Amino acid sequence: MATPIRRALLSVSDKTGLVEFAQALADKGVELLSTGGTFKTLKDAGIPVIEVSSHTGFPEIMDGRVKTLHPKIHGGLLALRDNDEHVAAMAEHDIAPIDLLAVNLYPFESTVAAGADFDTCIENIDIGGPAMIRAAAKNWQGVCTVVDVEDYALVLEELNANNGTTEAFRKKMSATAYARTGAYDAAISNWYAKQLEIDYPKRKVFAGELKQTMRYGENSHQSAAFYVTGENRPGVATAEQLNGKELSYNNVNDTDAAFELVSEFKDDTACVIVKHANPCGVAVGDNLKDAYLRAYSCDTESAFGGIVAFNKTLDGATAEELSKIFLEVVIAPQIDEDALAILSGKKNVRVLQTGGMPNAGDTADMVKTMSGGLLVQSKDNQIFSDDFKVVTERQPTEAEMKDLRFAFTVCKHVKSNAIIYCKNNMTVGVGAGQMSRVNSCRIAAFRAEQAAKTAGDSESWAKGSVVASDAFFPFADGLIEAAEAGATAVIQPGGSIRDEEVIAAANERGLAMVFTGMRHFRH
Ligand code: 93A
Repeated sequence: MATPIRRALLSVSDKTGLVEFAQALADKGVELLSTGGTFKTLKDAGIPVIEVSSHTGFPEIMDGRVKTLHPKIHGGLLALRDNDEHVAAMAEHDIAPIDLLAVNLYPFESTVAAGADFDTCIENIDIGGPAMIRAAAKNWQGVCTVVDVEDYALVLEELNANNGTTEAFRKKMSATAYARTGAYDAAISNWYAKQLEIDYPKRKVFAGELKQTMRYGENSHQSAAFYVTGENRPGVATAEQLNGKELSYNNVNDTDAAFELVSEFKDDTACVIVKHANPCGVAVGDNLKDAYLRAYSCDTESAFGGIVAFNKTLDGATAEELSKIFLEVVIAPQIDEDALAILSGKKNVRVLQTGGMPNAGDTADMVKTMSGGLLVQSKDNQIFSDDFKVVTERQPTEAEMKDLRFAFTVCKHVKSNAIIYCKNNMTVGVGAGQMSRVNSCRIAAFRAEQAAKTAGDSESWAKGSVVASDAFFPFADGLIEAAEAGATAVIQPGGSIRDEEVIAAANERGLAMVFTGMRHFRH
């Protein structure tokens, strides 16, 4: 049986859809109560409404910090309608039941995202709103709680269909309400921890705001959704989509990997092509088209259906090249008009514009679920510096050193065991996600041969390349594979008990090798 709504309290920061919703409620004979700003909007629209302060007989005080924190409000929300004692208390204290609460909170998340100062963020922490939401949602037996502008239509549908709200509906709205207060407090807690640089395990609240429900997850039998944490960091979470179908789970995952990697090359014009969360081509170029064509040439096979990320404005000439193959996603800080016109001709390619590049050195949380737990760590935000050691008799040449830097930067973004061959600021062979390092070396060498074949070159692209390894070579075998494939210089963290063996193998073959002392596992 549906419970009718006699009285509703509306207190909203985001006034979108408010007047229409309130009018529809008023038309159904619902008495409306509202806080200052909401009251004014409704009154100006000619909708009959009572100000909360006249309902409680207590003014809004302290710049609005205390508006609804009053027993007449909380009693009206919390009283069990079928409990004699509660009913008697309502009568004794002149408390009127409130059957519907519509609140949206002070915009804390967007205030933080806009880069507001500490005091402004603090002022945007809503206290009365969450208190009312939690009270109303607890009392699902009598109260319907609405926390999202998008849900006004649902409520009106429910009222039209049932002349009131059903128990099932109120319970569902309560669950949504607690998701909102939970996410809101998590956002506050995470922001606060960041201000004070509090590290794990004290900062351990992970939640976000729902951005998108996906049709399915990694596979069609899995459900999925995308939550945004409101951090002010350009990327797939904040991008504007200018073209194409809705993003899928795998699109988001791969696009993030691609954009994070391309953000490493902030002094250059770069392109990254990703498949299955690993780069299959990365290059720096004279211009964007050049960077793309070089990245593409590394592995034209894998690039099919790939994600392409750029760190500079996407132009028409580059878009023309992109449109020649099937791609899932293209992401760039800006997309110019010519590029958009070209890509718009391809209905399915998702085009994302982020408005800027993230800083690769920023800190962030990495979260993985375990059975029964969350495994968290800070992001691998280390940027390769000049803090390395040449361990071989031969020093790397200037050209080799340039490629070694490039290769080590790429290998940070490749699943372990990662081996990357690079030449002239582009990858020529990527070995990713192998259980043995030597196999990664072989796969990367194979890829370099394939790249040469595709280009019509007789000599493997590994010849004269440099090689990066995300972790030390536990044996000399991987390095020997790389030398035999034609690599002339190596970059790796070092630190194996067999380092001497590996160094000796490099010296015997005339290779130059540098140790970074920094490992880049990625799983
Ligand atoms: O400052 S508060 O934490 N103190 C309160 O007592 C209170 N009651 C409602 N903020 C409070 N609210 C919030 O005011 C609501 O959650 C809503 O976001 C906003 C609506 O204010 P107005 O109607 O004046 O625009």
